[in-house]
Amino acid sequence: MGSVGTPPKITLYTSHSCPWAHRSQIALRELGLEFETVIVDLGVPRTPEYLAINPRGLVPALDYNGTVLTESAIVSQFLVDSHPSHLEKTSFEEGGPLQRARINFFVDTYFNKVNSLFFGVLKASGEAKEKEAGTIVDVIAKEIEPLLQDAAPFFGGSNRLTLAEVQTGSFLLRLLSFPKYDGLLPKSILTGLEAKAPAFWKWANAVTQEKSVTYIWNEKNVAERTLERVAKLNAAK
Ligand SMILES: N[C@@H](CCC(=O)N[C@@H](CS)C(=O)NCC(=O)O)C(=O)O
Repeated sequence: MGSVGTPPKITLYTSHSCPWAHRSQIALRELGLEFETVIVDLGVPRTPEYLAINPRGLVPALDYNGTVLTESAIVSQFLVDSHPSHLEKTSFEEGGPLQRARINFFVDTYFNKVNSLFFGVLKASGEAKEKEAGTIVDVIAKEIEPLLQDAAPFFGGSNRLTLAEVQTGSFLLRLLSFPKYDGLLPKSILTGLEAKAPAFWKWANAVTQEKSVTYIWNEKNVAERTLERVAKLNAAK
């Protein structure tokens, strides 16, 4: 399903290593929207041309029929609201307000309670890393696990991705794949999640296998860049 009429002209300014920009990639693909991609090199200062598009200098930025939107959560919500689909009900549909509230609560919980701890684990080393990884597992078990009891396999019993997965999928890719790389996340995070948060484990594994989540994902490249970033931050301490 999508909105009727002329398809929108969309350009996405993105970087394939950015989890926030990745949200827009998932939304666009799930909605079946055609779009042009402009890769912004985050390794160099933003050009004046890009700063005219997004004065904050961040990716993503979405040009939708000549209007620019920024901030990934807002971009996804705008796309979902403009193109009613399986991703989320409209506020006017039966059950829509409640589904939207539940998705908002889930995403808010994931980012405020879980994702806010992520960088701390990446930066830690030795025993502290294990300990902080254990805290992430415990927080997921306490805060996220109860919200996924009816996942089938996706949020709220949906058999297709919803906006909940659009907003979290790129972060789940990192959570589940970084333990493969020495120095990023300890392997205990995976065994801990499987044992203590089985609904989350099943859900996250299903999400990270979806084509719309993985089509721009270059695990090795992102892991290597993240290792470099962490090493730089720790050297600057
Ligand atoms: N709150 C922003 C965060 C976007 C963001 O942090 N993007 C990073 C890349 S992941 C960026 O553009 N950084 C600019 C830079 O590294 O100079 C959003 O959700 O869109």
